[in-house]
Amino acid sequence: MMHPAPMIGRLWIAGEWQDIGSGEWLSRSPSDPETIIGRFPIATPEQIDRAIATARDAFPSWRRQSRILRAECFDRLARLIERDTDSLAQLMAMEIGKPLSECRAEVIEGLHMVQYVFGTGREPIGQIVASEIPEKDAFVRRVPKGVVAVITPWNFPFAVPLWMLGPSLLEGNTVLFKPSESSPAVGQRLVELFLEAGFPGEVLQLLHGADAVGERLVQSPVVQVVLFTGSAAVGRTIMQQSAGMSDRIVAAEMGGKNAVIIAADAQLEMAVNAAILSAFKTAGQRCVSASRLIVAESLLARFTERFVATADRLRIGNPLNPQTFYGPLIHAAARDNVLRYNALAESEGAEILRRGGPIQPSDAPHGYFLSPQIYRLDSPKARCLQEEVFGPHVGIVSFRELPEAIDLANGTDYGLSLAVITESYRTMRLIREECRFGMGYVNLPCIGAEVHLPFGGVKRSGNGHPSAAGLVDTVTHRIAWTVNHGESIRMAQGLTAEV
Ligand code: UN1
Repeated sequence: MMHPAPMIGRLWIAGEWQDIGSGEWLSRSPSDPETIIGRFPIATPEQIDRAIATARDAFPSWRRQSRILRAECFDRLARLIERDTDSLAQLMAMEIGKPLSECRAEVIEGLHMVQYVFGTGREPIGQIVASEIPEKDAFVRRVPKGVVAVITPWNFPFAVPLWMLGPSLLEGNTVLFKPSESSPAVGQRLVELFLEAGFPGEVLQLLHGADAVGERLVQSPVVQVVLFTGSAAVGRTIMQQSAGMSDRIVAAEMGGKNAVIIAADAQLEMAVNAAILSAFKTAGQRCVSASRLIVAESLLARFTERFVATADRLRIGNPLNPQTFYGPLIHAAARDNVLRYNALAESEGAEILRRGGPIQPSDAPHGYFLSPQIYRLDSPKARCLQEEVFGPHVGIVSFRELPEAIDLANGTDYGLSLAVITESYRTMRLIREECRFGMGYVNLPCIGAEVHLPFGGVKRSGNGHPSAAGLVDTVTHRIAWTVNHGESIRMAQGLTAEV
């Protein structure tokens, strides 16, 4: 299906749409760069400052609104997402090149987050706790932080923003949302749905643009919380820029060098399928994608043969074609970056088992497509086995005893997602206890998290659980509230109250 007329990109600031910024850029389809998805204005510094001031000023009334009424906006949003699932998936497939079925799954993931948020609307927002003094009542109550900046990546342009916008707005914060410059159309559609669902126009601002827009948001002391998903380099910059702001919280999720461990007792077919899904789904462009397979030596030959043969058969092509397993890389720079890592692996001594490179599928000859690169390399410190690649590029490393596999899995600066394929309870338990990761999977690929589970990593992969369940503690703080019902003052710790 052809894409309809290009979208008119607009900023949503201070309760109105603005279609002029400091310039504009075109969002193009990565499967056919001639196809223009839309034209988007770049927010000017003045527009950004106005958005920040609006978010600050809108906070008190949004915070005072009944939490249940805020939650009900999410109920309406859920129905709008259900109504528009197909068109959202279509737009996403066109704009970022993910196969349509994956885009549908992502819209559903976003819907699940919205349903989850609606469902938590009537849950308790605090606790009654005991006091040392019988006449004292003590309470803990969660209150919103204030203004939250949400800076999100292109690869999950619908679900990941919803992971962050959902709890932030439910709890009573106001939000400045900057979608990736590679997925502005999906970001804008999402904001349109929020407005249609009845969220007050000032509680959410949409700012298009690249790093400079994000930087201005991060530099503002009005912004109390920065929720970021993206590269380790940008995440670190945000943390550095936030260092002097004592009540600023940064929750960042910053990719991984994820691994699938294939134990000696693994079922071969399950191991091959899990490895293919982990490494090549979304063309390896998930932060949870695997780029390392840690394989028991006794299975190595049989596994490798079947893995390479299966990778050979993967259908790469037009994301709108239902047969497509994976689509293009997001842009030429991303494709070239993967090609550099492919070459690097070879120069670092890898044995190339399947050479990846640019291809021109017949159903989309002009996109940024790459075939899978698979190699074997037993130098775990090689850069290609240490750095995030974000593409269809995977290295196989072998091990003899399980402790070696654990050392290999732990032997990078990242710690996001990990899978183990095994039939053994002991193996599974040892991996869980000894490996450092945020999300672990047994007899599954290391992708495909569900929204009600915490999502996030350790080490260079980030701090806390910036996404999905777990975010509540980031976008609220807990106040302690203590009330004395006695006739006179009595203090804790036996402190004298004589004056
Ligand atoms: C990402 O990898 O960038 O767990 C997000 C998954 C998805 C989210 C991925 N639910 O694969």
